[in-house]
Amino acid sequence: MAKKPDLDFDVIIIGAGITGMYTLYRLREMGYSVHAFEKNADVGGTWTMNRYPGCKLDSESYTYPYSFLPDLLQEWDWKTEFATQPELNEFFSKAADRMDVRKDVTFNTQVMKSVFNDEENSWTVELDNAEVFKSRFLLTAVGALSHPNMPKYPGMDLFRGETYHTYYWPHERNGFGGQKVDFAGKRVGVIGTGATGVQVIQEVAKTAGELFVFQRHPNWCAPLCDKPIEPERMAQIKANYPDIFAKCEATNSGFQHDFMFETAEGTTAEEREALFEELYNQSGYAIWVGHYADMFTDPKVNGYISDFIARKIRERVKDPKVAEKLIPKDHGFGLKRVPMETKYYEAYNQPNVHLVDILEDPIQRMTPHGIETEHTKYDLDMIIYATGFDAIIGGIKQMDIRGIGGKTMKESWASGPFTYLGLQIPEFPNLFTLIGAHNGATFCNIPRCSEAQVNWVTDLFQYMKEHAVERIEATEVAAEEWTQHVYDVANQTLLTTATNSWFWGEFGEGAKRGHKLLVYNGGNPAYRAKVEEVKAKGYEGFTMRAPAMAE
Ligand code: NA7
Repeated sequence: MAKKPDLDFDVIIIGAGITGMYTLYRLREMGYSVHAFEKNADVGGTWTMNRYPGCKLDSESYTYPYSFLPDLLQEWDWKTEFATQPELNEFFSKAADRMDVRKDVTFNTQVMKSVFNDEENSWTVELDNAEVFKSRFLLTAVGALSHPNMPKYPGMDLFRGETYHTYYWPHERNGFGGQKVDFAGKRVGVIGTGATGVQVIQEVAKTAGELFVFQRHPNWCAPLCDKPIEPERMAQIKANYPDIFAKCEATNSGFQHDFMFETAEGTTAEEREALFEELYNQSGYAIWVGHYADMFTDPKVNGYISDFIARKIRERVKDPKVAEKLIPKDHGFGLKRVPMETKYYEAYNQPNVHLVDILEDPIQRMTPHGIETEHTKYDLDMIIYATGFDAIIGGIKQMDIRGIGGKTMKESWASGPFTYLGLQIPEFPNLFTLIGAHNGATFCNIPRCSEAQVNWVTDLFQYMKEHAVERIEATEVAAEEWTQHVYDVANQTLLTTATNSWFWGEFGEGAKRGHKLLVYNGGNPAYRAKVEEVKAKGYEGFTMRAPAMAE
């Protein structure tokens, strides 16, 4: 019989972004006492941070909101096909009002340590202000891209100009000051050319005196083709939300786009060209996930689309040397996250925009005046770091999480993520990692898969409530099988040929150090089918303990 703990809450949630807020709301509706701790000053995660100019969605706006707030959906008019950060921030802030979640969130507070108490089936959670709380269950909803990467170049703190990381862009709400950042006439350096770098570069290029883009590896980018949503179309969208969400649910990536054909086998070059051309001029990810499914498995088919996009870059960038530098040579199209762009390539035709290839001429140090590469000194007024995130596991790594016998997450994941369904880790009972590593909801149009995930997990909590479950833990065997499945699925694709991407992380020591996949790329329907099967089989792969329940 477990010792009866003195609990502050039934459930503690770490993080009040899109996933955390909904989880809190749903569990509270079920009668759980639940509280969230959030490191930022408000709800919204990604969309309350990342206030850099040009920040917007690559998912169609109307595929992105919560589906379970029908009144808000009917009141809300999306301005453009791809909503901007301020619009999204406002939407999720309003959603928080409707769910009335803020009253159950402590803001500006980081969880530093969480320890499982084996004898009483509870978690002790320590905060950065030294407060301590105890709960039966602990849920992490820390976001996949919420722990920014800052490079470690010598002399970074010597630079006398303005310095920004795109994630921590100045704004009052989160205590980063509120001044508007002005690029007009300034010499600006941007480091990083991922989805964020691309958005910020095309914006800064409009007004900067000189813009120097420090590129390590280029990415394959494709046109976003954004446009305003007229009132008539918005009315149609409002009338069709259930169909829109149902369509996204049925696709592999949770977007409304899905493969038209299983294979390009038997197609002619002319047919492929016509299809690619049509999709290149269509908005959103049709060009990525809307044609031949075997572009992800067959190098020849991947070559067709890569050649097409390379030709587009050569057509759009006037200087052939610059164009070549902007064409990825180390991976095929779509095998890393495809940044969507609006006149990104044309920016390099402007006389004020310069591409610096830092593989060819590496950055040596920052100086009080700018950036020094091996061969050149760049005098700058501003450096913008668009250097990405410690993706997916960054939030978990920052906390000292200890399971049975004090086992740390670092020990458990020494050679890569080890989970059951990306949701639970053996020897870490009563802990759930929402939108975590090896989780089907992470490689997806996040709100769509996040909602499905929260529904599934909270259904499990309903079951546990009904059966008075005090302890739930994934079995070692179930986690081994799931982890193997994650790699088996990935090994059937070309994803393994593009490991320099935030889909992957580095694990292990010395000679054993290597890239391990962080996502599950089996697709949204396959993941949902798997978790539904687990549920239908009485939550197979989990052991549960309740005073009145045989294990
Ligand atoms: P990404 O996609 O991880 O891109 C980070 C970029 O920063 C990428 O071009 C990196 O080059 C570059 N980088 C990282 N560290 C360095 C150092 N030390 N020196 C030079 N360049 C560096 O992050 P994003 O923020 O753009 O996008 C992340 C996701 O957020 C995005 O997919 C959206 O879903 C939202 P590399 O390729 O590693 O050579």
